[in-house]
Amino acid sequence: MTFEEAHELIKQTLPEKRYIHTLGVVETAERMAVQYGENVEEARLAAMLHDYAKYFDTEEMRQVVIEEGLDSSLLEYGDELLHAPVGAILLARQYELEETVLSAIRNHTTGEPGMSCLDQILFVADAIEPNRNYPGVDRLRVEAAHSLEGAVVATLRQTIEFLLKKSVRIFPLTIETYNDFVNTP
Ligand code: DGI
Ligand code: FE
Ligand code: FE
Repeated sequence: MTFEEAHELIKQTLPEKRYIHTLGVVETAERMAVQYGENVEEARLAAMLHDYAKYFDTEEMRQVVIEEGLDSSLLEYGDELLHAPVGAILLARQYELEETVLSAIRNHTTGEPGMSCLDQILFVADAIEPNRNYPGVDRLRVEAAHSLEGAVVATLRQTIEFLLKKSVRIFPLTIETYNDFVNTP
């Protein structure tokens, strides 16, 4: 799938606000890929597609988790977690995409221990793109300009604090990723 094909698909699939967020993630992931020596085309493509399934029907996404044999605990932590792994599966069914790109899409909400440089770039770019506006986002932007792994940890800390304040369950993979990256020298 080319970037322009992905662009067309996303423009047709997402509502305007989410489309604008997506363009911000593309721009940010591209800049970070240049800075951190990652494949720019793959970063742009993964960013364009990352929220493909964001507004898909929840019941249908839960069905995909079951029929594809994904970790069934995904069904017990709030529906926000579904769009990343389910989006990767639905895209892989319909289009030809590199596993590196699919991996970044699959991991973009929770991260994953040992995630690749491309995964990390999408994970952080999603949190700091220019349209994001929450307390602490500027600190994340500064960190992302200095250290990719430092920015992954800071993004996870911000996510976990947000989830604690909302009193919702934290998916174990989010915590496992945090532990993995905190231990990375
Ligand atoms: O899709 P975006 O809004 O651009 O960003 P995202 O894919 O990072 O999704 C963020 C949402 O996911 C936000 O509502 C918090 C939720 N989330 C992230 N990690 C966890 C989580 N929800 C639960 N219950 N547990 C998690 O560990
Ligand atoms: Fe997302
Ligand atoms: Fe996003």
